[in-house]
Amino acid sequence: MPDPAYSLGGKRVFVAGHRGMVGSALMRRLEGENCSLLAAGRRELDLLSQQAVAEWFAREKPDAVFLAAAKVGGILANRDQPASFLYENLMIEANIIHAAHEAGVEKLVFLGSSCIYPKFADQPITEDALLTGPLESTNEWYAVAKIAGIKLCQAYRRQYGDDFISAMPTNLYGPGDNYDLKTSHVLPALIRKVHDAKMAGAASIEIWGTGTPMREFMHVDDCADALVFLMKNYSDEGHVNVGTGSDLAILDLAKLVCAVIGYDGEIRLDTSKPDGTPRKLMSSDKLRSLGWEPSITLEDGITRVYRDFLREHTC
Ligand code: GFB
Repeated sequence: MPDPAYSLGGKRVFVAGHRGMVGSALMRRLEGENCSLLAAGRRELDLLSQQAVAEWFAREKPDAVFLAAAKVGGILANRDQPASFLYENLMIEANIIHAAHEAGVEKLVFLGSSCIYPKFADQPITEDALLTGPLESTNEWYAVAKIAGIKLCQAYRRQYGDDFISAMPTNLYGPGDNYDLKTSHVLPALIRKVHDAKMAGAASIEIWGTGTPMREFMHVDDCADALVFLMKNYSDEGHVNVGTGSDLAILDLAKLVCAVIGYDGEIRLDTSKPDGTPRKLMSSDKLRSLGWEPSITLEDGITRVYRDFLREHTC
């Protein structure tokens, strides 16, 4: 088995998806490491093209790769664009993982998602719950692609001895998030809705579903720190959950966002919209036992992210 201790010192490190929320958090986090950062914008490198990815890897010769590029979105985007979520994520993963193998990349961290687990998995969800039951229907396309990514890393590790590992972050939020109400995840959507209602002096906001689903949230800077930690300290076939270990109901999240933003209107429920998985709290015991802990509380994180939102969206 490869040595789990991997040093980034002096290495060429490629962050695939560096303009996305996770990728840009990784770029910020890696500035503190003594490594050269490689990134390629969409115009420079089409990750859906096997040939372009293979040529880029052969030319740039990265030593380490964070595979943070993906097509992502909230519950409705996942439900309504099944082909895009399945096809684009499969292509991105297959192209990068194979090219990394061919180019002799020393270490690769693949990012999945907590939606890989069965809809009714026991809570908190441990890593071994993977493939033990049916998936949540709204995001099975994305989940199947992400499960394939885990399996690609395992397969290249088994067949070729490549040091490719997988991390499964929980629901993330942070600077650079998507605030488009049709395609976003719940936390940026709530920030957008509550902020707009406050500015307009509106009497209420509307949230989707019953407000009862439970979700776990992590600030993307904590996630980036955990991913760098795993790259340096973990080398095994099994994937690793990356979460905070606590969750809350969507209605309570909405109340928290109202409190942080300073809005006291009514919260109404649009039950014509889907709830999705009833609960997906991941067990983070494995990551904690390796020696990593999150440092940003949800309330602090929302306060920080609202400041970022005001800077990014209201200037
Ligand atoms: O974050 P979200 O879109 O995705 O929704 P999932 C979480 C919960 O919040 C659902 C509710 O129960 C939504 O119905 N919700 C309430 C809202 N108001 C809103 C709103 O205004 N916008 C949104 N988007 N939700 C995604 C998966 O699942 O999680 C992805 O579809 C991925 O594949 C991602 O895994 C992390 O947590 O349900």
